[in-house]
Amino acid sequence: MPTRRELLWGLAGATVAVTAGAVVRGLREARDSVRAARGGLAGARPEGPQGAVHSPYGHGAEPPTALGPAALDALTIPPPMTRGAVSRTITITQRPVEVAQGMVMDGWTFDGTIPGPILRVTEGETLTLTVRNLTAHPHNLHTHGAHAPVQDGWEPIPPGGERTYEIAPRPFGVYPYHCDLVPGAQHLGRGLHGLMLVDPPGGRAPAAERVLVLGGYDVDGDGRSDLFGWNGVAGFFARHPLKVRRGELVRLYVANLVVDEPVATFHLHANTFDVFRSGTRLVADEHTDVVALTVGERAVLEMRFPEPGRVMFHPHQSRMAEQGAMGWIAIV
Ligand SMILES: [Cu+2]
Repeated sequence: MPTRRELLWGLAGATVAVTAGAVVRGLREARDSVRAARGGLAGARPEGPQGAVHSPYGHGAEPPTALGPAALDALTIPPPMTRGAVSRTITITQRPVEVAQGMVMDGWTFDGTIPGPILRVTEGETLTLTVRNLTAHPHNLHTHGAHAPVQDGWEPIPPGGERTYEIAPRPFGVYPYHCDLVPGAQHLGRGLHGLMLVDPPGGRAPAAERVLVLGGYDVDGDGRSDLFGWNGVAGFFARHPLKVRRGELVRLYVANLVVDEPVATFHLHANTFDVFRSGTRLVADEHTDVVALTVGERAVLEMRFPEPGRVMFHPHQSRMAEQGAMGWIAIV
């Protein structure tokens, strides 16, 4: 009988261009195999694909080789702050998403990506979201923050349906948006989540801004995350570091959207940072090198790197770091 690790990594040979049906069959087979092995996946992978011992720096998952260094830029580098009303259409689709090399999740997505697009609007301005559900299941798009109750987005949008929400999100800060239907482990966990930045009317100081949304990916369909990653891909920032310049102000918008763990932390090596919890005030709440975020919680982190080099970032939860959520920041 194969080991649990062999069962999990048995998916590693799958190609990206598999059909949705093949993905679902593969996931069912993987799930059944795992059940047959009478064990969960937690802690089952001290080694990487094909039995190769992973690096001493915690690279437990490799990103898809087809993804180059800029592949996640749209999900990592926020659009610039804008004045005025913002209007956009978001489409919900079901599609296979390769969350690590050869590891394909049967995803539900906002606009085809996990997480969904970065939304950005200034406090006091109107954000109009038209949401189209092109899947065979009901979904919705619920935004956090203060807004009119009738625009909260909790009602199901039926398959083929469309809803338009008009909100003026307040106060300024960082807010998740996500599908709010049950079970949340599926609707949110399979990819229907993203981040909304609401800028203060006076803006924030100029900085190199990056968004980091922590997700958990249930590849075998057993309801528990097998891999973890920032901005949708396990191991991506271990292979392709975030790049910033020495001395410049760096602002990270960090959110935890792992639904099946009570808490995740963001820990930075070789530096400390100001923490603005939820980004709703302009005075730092604390100065530290590790910040705890429960499910749905987020923070703005600000720092400068005085020396060139590479520094690590990861959740201090070993399982998450070792299964895909370890990354680097390269200071040039
Ligand atoms: Cu949903």
